[in-house]
Amino acid sequence: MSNEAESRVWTLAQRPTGTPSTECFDLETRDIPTPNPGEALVRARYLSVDPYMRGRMRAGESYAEPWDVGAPLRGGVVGEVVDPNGTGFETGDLVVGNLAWADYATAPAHELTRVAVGDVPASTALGVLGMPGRTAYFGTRAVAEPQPGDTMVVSAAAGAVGSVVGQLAKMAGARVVGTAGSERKVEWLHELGFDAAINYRDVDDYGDALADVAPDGVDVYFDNVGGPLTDAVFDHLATDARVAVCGQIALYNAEERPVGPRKLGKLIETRARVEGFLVSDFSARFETATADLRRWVQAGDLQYRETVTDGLERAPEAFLGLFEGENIGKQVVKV
Ligand code: NAP
Ligand code: FER
Repeated sequence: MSNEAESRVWTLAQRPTGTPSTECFDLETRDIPTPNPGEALVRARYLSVDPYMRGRMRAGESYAEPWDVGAPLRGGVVGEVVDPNGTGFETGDLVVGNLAWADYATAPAHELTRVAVGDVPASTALGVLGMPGRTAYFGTRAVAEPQPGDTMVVSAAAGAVGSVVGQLAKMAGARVVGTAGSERKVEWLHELGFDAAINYRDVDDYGDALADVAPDGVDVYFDNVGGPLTDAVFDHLATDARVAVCGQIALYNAEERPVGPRKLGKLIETRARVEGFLVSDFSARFETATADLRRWVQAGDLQYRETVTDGLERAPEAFLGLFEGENIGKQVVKV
């Protein structure tokens, strides 16, 4: 930063049509904000870019409230309290909250959570110990519920959510198959203990590839992706299969909802159940989830990776990379 009294802040320049580009984002320089009573001032260290933010770029109702054109972009940020402003935080406390994509931002103290300083890097509060980790935790244990002996498929398996889902499903005794978009990701999935991994970009036919690794069908499908990959998994659902719909990133940039042929007929034949969920549905149990995830990470039972993009100025690039599969594990931006 050139001037200590100023703060760079990313705003939404325009709403995208289809796949967003860097033109949709503006980096402005503003004065460092002054916290109102009840608010603390935080200097950002890491910010999170997440697929759901594509929903926030679009006007209209969704679970993700739209960002306003011209207004700062917001999301998960880990930072350091620089002005507690009487809120009870100490200067230097590490906190996580939903803050502007900026060098400095204010937030109501009750929306900030202390990040434990210890043997796990603070950035994990945005990944394995943050929203994506909790999504994996509840999506696996409360929605998908893999059982010993089940064959479970996880899409976007080398991502922030998927990599944790696969490991939790292994802990539950399932046979786990991951799909991901590169050889490097497939190798990592093997290191994580996945029983099989498919590079979906490198197969002629998704269905044939699934039939090879799940000859008796798919008992549980954890869907992060949607689209043609999901159609192929539906073709291979086993009797009484369960599908947890977590995300549909393959469709987030589509201007129109795709219409058929989808594979719902398969649900009749298999009596499968499909259930969507939002991580926020489980907010009453977040503390338990985070404590379990932290314990497993500390014990070495749960591995994670982060793709760190350096510099606040590269935040849009890091965000857009999610849609190209450029991240392995959780994508964060180091401010
Ligand atoms: P992530 O998996 O770390 O990153 C996104 C990944 O999606 C990319 O790395 C890419 O990996 C894959 N991808 C992108 N475009 C694709 C396409 N067209 N077809 C197939 N794969 C594609 O992201 P995340 O934060 O863990 O989120 C994963 C999913 O969970 C997203 O759909 C997200 O919206 C959802 N989610 C849901 C909740 C909830 O509460 N329901 C909460 C958090 C996240 P490849 O190299 O494998 O293509
Ligand atoms: C939340 C619920 C859902 C949230 C994020 C999501 C940041 C993500 C959903 C998705 O990626 O589809 O409360 O908080």
